[in-house]
Amino acid sequence: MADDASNRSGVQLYRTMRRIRTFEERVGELFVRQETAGSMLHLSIGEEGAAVGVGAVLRDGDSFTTHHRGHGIFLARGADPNRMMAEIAGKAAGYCAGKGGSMHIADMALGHLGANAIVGGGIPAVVGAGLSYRHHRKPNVSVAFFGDGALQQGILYESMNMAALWRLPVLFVCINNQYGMGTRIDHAAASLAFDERARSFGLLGEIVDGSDVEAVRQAADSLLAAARGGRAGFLAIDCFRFYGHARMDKSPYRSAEEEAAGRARDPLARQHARLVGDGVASEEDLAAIDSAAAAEMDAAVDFAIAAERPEPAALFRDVYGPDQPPPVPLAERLDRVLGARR
Ligand SMILES: Cc1ncc(C[n+]2csc(CCOP(=O)(O)OP(=O)(O)O)c2C)c(N)n1
Ligand SMILES: [Mg+2]
Repeated sequence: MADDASNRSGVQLYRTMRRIRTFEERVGELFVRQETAGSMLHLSIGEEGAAVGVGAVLRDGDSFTTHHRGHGIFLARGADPNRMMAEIAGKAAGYCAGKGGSMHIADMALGHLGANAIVGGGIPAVVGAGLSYRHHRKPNVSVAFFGDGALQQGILYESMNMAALWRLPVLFVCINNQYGMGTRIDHAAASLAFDERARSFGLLGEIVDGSDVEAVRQAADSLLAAARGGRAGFLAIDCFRFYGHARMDKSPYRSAEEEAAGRARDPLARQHARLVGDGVASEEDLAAIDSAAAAEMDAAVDFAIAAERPEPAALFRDVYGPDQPPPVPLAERLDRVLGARR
C-alpha cells in the first residue's frame, strides 16, 4: 500500500489513524474479555500521527523495527488486523503463529524486522539493515521507532554514530509521548533539544508536532529522502500518551489538568477539523470512514477469538535455527529422567 499518492492524501491519513485507534480500542476489549495471550498491552492511543505520518512515506521494500508500543506502526505499514489481533490473542493464525504476542510481532514480508520489549533493543537492527542496503546498492531505508525512554540508552548513540559515520540509509524516529512509564521526560533528560543531540552526531535532526499528521508526513518525507541518499536522520515526534503505560496503569502520577491538555492534542480531531474546514471531506464522509473502521476491527476481534490455538507440537517451530537440533520436549525428557523412578 505504501507509496502511491492516494496513500498520502489527507483523507487516507485520517482513515489509517482511525483504523489504528479503533484497532487498539478493540485490543482493550480483547483484554477485558480475557482473550489476550499475555497481560502486558501498551496502547498508542494519542500517538497515531507519528505512526501514520512516517508510515505513509515509507515505501515497499523499506524496513523498520518498533518498540513495545508498536501496533499502530505496523498497521500503518499495511498489517492485516485479523492476523495482528490473532497474534495478540496467541493464536496460530497470528503473524508469528501466536508466539510473539503484542510486544514481539514481526513480519519480513512487510519489512517489520521486529517489535522489541527491551527499551532501545530494536534500534541497532536498522543500522545492520541500512548497511546491507548500502552494500547491495538497494534504494531502501530502515527506520527505528522507539520511545523517549530510549533517549537515555547508550545503544541509541552507538547506532546514531555508526549510521552517520558509514552514511547509512537510516532514520531514527523517537515517539516522544512525554513519559517513560511514570517518569516525565523533563525528569529524565536535562536537555529536551533532542534534534541538537542528533546534529552533534552528524545526523539531520528535527522535532515535529505529532498532533499534526501532515507535518509529521512532511518532516519524515524530507528526512527519508536524505536518508536514501546516505544522510541518516533523527526525528523526534512530540505527542501525548492518552492512557497509562500499560493496561493496569491509571496514571496516578499525572494531574487531571495535564491529562486534559494532553488529550486535547488529538491527531484525529485535528485532521478531522482540517479536512472538514478545508472542504476536502464532509462530516458524513468521515463518519462513514469511522463506521467502516469499527466494522473492520469488530471482525478482527471475532476472527481472533474464533481462531485456533497453536498445536503443542508447534512450540519449538521457528524458534531455533535450521542447523540446531530441536530441544527434546519437556514431557519426553522428564519421562526419560524420571522413568526409572515412576
Ligand atoms: C532496557 C530496559 N529497561 C527497562 C525496561 C522496563 N520498561 C518497559 S517500558 C519502559 C518505559 C519506556 O518508555 P518509552 O521508551 O518512552 O516508551 P513508551 O512506553 O512511552 O512508549 C520501561 C522502563 C525495559 N523494558 N528495558
Ligand atoms: Mg514514552
